[in-house]
Amino acid sequence: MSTLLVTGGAGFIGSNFVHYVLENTEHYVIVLDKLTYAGNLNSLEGLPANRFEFVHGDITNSDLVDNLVQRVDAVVHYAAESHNDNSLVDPRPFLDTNIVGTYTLLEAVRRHNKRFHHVSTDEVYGDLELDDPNKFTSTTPYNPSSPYSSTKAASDLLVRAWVRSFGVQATISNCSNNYGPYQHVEKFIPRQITNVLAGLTPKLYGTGENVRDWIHADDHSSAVLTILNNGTIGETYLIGADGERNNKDVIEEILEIMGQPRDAYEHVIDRPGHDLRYAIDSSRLREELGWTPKYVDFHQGLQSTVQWYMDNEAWWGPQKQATETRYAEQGQ
Ligand code: NAD
Ligand code: TDX
Repeated sequence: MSTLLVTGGAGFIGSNFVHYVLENTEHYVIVLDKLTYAGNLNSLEGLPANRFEFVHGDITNSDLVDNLVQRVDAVVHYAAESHNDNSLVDPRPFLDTNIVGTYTLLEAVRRHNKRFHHVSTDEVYGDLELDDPNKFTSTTPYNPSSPYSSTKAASDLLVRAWVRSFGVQATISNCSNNYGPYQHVEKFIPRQITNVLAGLTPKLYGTGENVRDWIHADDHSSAVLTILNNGTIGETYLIGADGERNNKDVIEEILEIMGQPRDAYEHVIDRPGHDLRYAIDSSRLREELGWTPKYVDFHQGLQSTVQWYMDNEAWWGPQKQATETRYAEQGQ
């Protein structure tokens, strides 16, 4: 049994990871989270009190981070400003949390010689043409498009530099688009599901030809745990479940699952700089570390996600109006 510090554990993927770890391992978990608009303590309800504690705070607070890092065996770093659209309106919090926050954690694990796993995104690699036969691998050159993805790329490079220059015991993972329970309603899939539930029209950016490579959050969690246990220090692992789909197909699939006409959505103004396609080659993680995803049927995963939002309006309801007001200001 060991103790993990999970940053951003009240967010979408972090909270799924905390649930996964407490259900599938003996670890003790400390969550450090600032509870920004994206953090939600209700996502951590029902966890065993004897194996879990929550600390409200900022990863850029070096004294707080130092104290917590001393208490744990490893840090799993999820905390971030995570939404591309927000980064186009106000990039500053992205620089503070994603870059300075990661730097603050790296300095603490360096001082105390603790294992560090950095959770990152496939967006650092930029985008692919629709007909490109290649997928992203760990040697694809970095080419981020948005303020969000450029700050994640910067944080990855900091981790690599701290490994090489200071011998920090770190691994990095770059994962594709996640879906599942506890995802904020600003993101594509929950936004469309909750639009239907709230009587609003689902919104597709531009033509909807953009392709995302979907993975269920539980599969992301099992991959991170696998890398934490068996990954090689200094290495980067790409996480993906071969779930490529264009946005138009996904919105139509959601409408069909929810008993609506497949064309009951509207096209809205496109995202500036909108990445066309992401696709992950996860063969290294599968072949070297023996990881395999469990959710191979996207339709089934989407059905259970729709059901989760239908059953949990008390969780998402309070976020919905403010999110749609923000989008309306951007014409989206
Ligand atoms: P999210 O926005 O749902 O959650 C982020 C969490 O971090 C929130 O709980 C928030 O309160 C917390 N946080 C933000 N700033 C903080 C700070 N300064 N100090 C402490 N806590 C802070 O994000 P998510 O979608 O769960 O993403 C989690 C991580 O996974 C991010 O690093 C993101 O880049 C990465 N990632 C996300 C996806 C995806 O599809 N969502 C895919 C690949 C990688
Ligand atoms: O209302 C919408 N309509 C729409 O067509 C929204 C919110 C999005 N979209 C499109 C934009 C993207 O092509 O759907 C796709 C997915 O959008 P997001 O959910 O905003 O995700 P994306 O920008 O792809 O980034 C996500 O995956 C990588 C996460 O938000 C990032 O944190 C992660 O790094």
